[in-house]
Amino acid sequence: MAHKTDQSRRLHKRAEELIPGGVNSPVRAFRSVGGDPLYIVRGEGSHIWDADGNKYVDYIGSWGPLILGHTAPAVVEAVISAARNGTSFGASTPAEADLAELVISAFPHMQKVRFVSSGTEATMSAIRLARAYTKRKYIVKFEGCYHGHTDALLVKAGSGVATLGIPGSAGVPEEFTQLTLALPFNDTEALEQAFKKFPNQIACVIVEPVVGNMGCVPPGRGYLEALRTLTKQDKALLIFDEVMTGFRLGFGGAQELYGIQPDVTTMGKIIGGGLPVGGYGGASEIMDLVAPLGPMYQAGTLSGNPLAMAAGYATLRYLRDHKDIYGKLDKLAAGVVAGVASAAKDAGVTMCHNRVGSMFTWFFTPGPVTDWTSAAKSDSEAFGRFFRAMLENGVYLPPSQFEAAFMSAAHTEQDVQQTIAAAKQAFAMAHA
Ligand code: KE4
Repeated sequence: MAHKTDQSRRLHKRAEELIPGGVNSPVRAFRSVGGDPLYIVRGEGSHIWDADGNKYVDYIGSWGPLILGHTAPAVVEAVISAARNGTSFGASTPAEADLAELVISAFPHMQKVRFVSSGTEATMSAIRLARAYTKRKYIVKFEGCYHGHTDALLVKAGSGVATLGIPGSAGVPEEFTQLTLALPFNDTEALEQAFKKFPNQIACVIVEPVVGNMGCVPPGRGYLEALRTLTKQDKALLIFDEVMTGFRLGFGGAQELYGIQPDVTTMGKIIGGGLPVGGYGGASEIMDLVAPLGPMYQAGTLSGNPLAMAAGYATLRYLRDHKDIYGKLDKLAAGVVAGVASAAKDAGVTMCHNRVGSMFTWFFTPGPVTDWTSAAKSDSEAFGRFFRAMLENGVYLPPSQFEAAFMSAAHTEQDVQQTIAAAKQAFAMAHA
């Protein structure tokens, strides 16, 4: 029986009159999965409720920030008490250094961090910083990795390997992408070729150390080590975009998990605890180029906003003091991923999966999924049917085959069992 979405549909109709596509971020429009985008009115722990009163186990967690779950008391209290003293001053506040100290403590290579208001701002600034530091123009990114919507990174791969990028969006002039190389992920040779073709001209290589934006795709054995070696040899900066993986895969993020130290780390999501925060950090030798100390300009009205600092600090302090969370998250996520995978197998549904800690994706393809080319072979239609059927059974997955799902510390074994049961139903419906 289809669950009621009348209120969401009504709200979406109104929003579509006022906001492009009715949404403030494209993926929320459910375009790749079909059905009515849901209007969420409340979250608590591992659950969210939509405008029609439907309750869901939430595997989006605001696309990663809510590792403690919705309305975590420590976070809510911190925001309320900060708000009582004012919401923004456009001046420095003690809270900024408090959060900076906590962030820097997680990343051995980092001596200074600059806070901004989104992951996009963080990566945009980090690219500018790398160019300022190296006085070089070219940058390297990888197909299937997403680093926010700054022009230089909205780039599709050129025709051959190590060819310059082509615009990935309307409004991005090709001149803007002529300095960006988009290479295949998990392909060391492609990067070697790029450095051979552009020796001492590449300012940085930016990578999601565990990719979330083509669905979850981990680095192959030795891949991150190779990125580190090749960038060091050519004196290009290695930027780990840990907007998604930072404080998600462990308190020290992917760089702690894989034992690789980048030159710059970009962050977002969890460091804001659900409020708008981004950040980029590195050694003082690099960071001291940032204005007002150095010539690389970057600014922001709400950078270091007191409420966002409070939410981020409460979240990171909790994670620092309860690191056992990561073991629990890993175990619970392993259970749900394996349970759904075996339900698919029993139902004769073609599926593979990738998981690193509490981020994971079920791909509707035989797999393995190791890069964009293999991810793109997934059957998005089948994923859409799965997504909608899971929604009917009270499970809210990311509305795209090419996104990672997230577990929070608030998820329970009961949520896992409900999810597996919902998947069994979904696969049975698919064969109905
Ligand atoms: P924001 O500007 O959305 O805060 O961050 C951009 C960004 C940068 N780097 C990585 C690795 C990211 O995953 C993101 C944003 N992630 C998407 C989800 N895949 C945000 C969700 C959305 O676009 O609505």
